[in-house]
Amino acid sequence: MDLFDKIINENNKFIISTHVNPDGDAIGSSMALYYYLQDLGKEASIINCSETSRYYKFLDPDNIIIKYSGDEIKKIQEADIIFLLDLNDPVRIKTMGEAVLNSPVKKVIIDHHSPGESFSDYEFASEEASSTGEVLYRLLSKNGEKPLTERIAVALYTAIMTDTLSFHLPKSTSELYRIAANLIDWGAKPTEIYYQVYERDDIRRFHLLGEVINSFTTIHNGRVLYMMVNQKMFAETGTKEPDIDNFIDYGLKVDGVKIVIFFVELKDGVKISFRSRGNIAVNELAQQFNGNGHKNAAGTRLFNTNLSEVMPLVLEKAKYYLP
Ligand SMILES: [Mn+2]
Repeated sequence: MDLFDKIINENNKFIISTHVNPDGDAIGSSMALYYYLQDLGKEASIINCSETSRYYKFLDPDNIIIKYSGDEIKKIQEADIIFLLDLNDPVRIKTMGEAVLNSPVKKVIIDHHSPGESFSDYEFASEEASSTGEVLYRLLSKNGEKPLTERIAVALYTAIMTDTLSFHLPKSTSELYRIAANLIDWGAKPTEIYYQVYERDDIRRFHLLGEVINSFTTIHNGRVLYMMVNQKMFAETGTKEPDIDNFIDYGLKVDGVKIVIFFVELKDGVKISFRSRGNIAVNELAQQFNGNGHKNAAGTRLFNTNLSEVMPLVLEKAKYYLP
């Protein structure tokens, strides 16, 4: 028996948790693992430090995901195993981090990010994988040999679809399409899942997107594009900071653009997100402003500053990262 099966067979009480502001991969993977454990007659709970966003609520029709309030510490300490999905750093579970780290419960990471500082007992992670959903697919289905139930297939398909932006990001290999095909055979419906995630958006978000797109400006010979949103735009459209999710990706759709920088005015500072194409390491650019991230996607939050102060500094530095 492999290690993963051993962990599940030899234990009975499981907690599943994932990172702050969970995305489709985080919620999809969590629900898939929850259903898998439930089908085996195990006791399982999902406890997250954030609310589930409206786009992924369809994966949790019975509202089993618990939002961490502090009262769940006992439950966390009495479990046999805590699964931490789609994360490599306890900082990413925010307020829950302390309860988890201080608990004697064995910690199991399932992830596809580059490994952080080790804080777990077991780790099932692959940097080559497109998503945590893909890593979990391999564990639960034994690389496709064992069919999964429909609700698990739906959850894993959603995880993989959202983390690959509908199967177009670089890790969308032919093997990944074969995985998707299996999940479809087992009951995932691509049209329905796409509708649930991408076609039920709030109109206010489009009004805000219009404002943000209007701010698109290119510099450094059209190779750097920056965009911005300020508190006035949020107020006028009735939106909040989480509503800008994915807006930055529109910047990379402009021909010739290599680096995109998104400035977000916060009440107490500025949030900056970076995206890049190919070999340009925007995490190094972000590091110059106290940030971090991956080569092609990074970010930072700066306090006690404002847009007019920070924008020229960042835009000037950006040119040194162009090829
Ligand atoms: Mn992910």
